Amino acid sequence: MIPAALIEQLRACQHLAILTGAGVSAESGIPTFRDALTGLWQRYSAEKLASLAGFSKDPALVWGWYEARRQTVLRAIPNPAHIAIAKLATYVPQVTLITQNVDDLHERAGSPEVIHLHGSLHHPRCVGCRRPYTFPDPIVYEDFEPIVEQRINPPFCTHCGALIRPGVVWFGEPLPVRAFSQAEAACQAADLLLVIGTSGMVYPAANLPILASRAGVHVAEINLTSHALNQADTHLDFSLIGKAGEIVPLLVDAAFG
Ligand code: BV8
Ligand code: ZN
Repeated sequence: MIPAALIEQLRACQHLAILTGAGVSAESGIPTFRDALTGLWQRYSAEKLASLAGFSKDPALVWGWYEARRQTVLRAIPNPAHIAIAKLATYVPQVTLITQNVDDLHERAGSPEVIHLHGSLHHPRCVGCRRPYTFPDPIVYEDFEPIVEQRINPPFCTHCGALIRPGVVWFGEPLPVRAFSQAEAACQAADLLLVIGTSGMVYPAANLPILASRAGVHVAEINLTSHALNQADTHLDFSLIGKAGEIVPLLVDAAFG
C-alpha cells in the first residue's frame, strides 16, 4: 500500500534525488552484493575480492569474478523498477539518479543521467596509465558459466604494458570526487530522496540518506526488509517493504497516472 502523503509529495516534487543499490537490479537476475558470491564463488569474501590487494594477490581470480559479473549483466535486462525510475525523468523537473551499482541497467532503461558512485563493470582501465580499455568483440562469451569459478588472466595495456583492472571503486579506494559531491549536494537540496534496494552498509554512500534527513529532505526507503536505514541518524519519512520491481512502478503510476 503506497502512503497517500508520499504520492502527493512525489507529484509536487521539483527536485527528486534517488539512491539505488543492488536490490534494484536483483529482479533482473543480478545477485545483490551480499549474495554476489553465488555458486562456487561462495568461498570468497566480496570485501577481499573487491580490493586492490585482492587483485594484486591474484589478478586472474579477481578478473575472472568481474568477468562473471559482467557476463551476467550483459545477459540481464532492466526490470520494471529501472523502467519506472527512468520514467520519473519525464514527470519531475529535476531528477538526480545516484547508484552504487556497477551495472548499466539504469542507462539501458532510459535514465538520461546516472551518477555512478562505485564505477562500472563496463569501463575497465589500465592500472598504470589509467587509459580506458575496450573489450574485444564478442563481448558476450557464448559458453560462459557465471557461477563457475574461473580464473581469467586480465589483459595488458597496449600503451604501457601494465595490467588492465575493473573500472570499479574497490574497498579502501576513494569514490570519484565529482560524483560524490554531486550526490551530496543533490541529497541536501532535493525535496524528496527515494532510497531503493540498498543495505546502507557501505560508506561513504550510506551517509547520503543521513545528510538528506539532517537537511530536512523527506526520505522514503523501498526495500525487501526495513533494516537498511533505520540507523539512529536517519529519519525515515516512509518505509515501503517489498520488491522494487513491484513498488516503484506502483508509486510512479499512482503519482503520475
Ligand atoms: C573509502 C564496487 C576511503 C566494487 C563497491 C567502517 C565504517 C565506515 C567505513 C568503513 C568502515 N570500515 C571500512 C570502511 C570503508 C569501506 C566500507 O564502507 N566498508 C563496509 C563493508 C563497512 N568503504 C570503502 O572502502 C569505500 N572507500 O572509504 O575510501 C578513502 C578515502 C581517501 C583515500 C583513500 C581511501 C569504497 C566503498 C566502495 C566499495 N565498492 N562496489 C564491486 O561491486 O565489486 S561497494 C558494493 O557493496 C556495491 O557497489 C554496493 O554499493 C555495496 C553493497 O551495497 P548494496 O548495494 O546495498 O547491496 P547489498 O547486497 O548490501 O544490499 C542489497 C539490498 O537490497 C538489501 O538491503 C536487500 O534487502 C535489498 N533487496 C534485495 N532484493 C530486493 C531488495 N530491495 C528491493 N527489491 C528487491 N527485489
Ligand atoms: Zn597503461
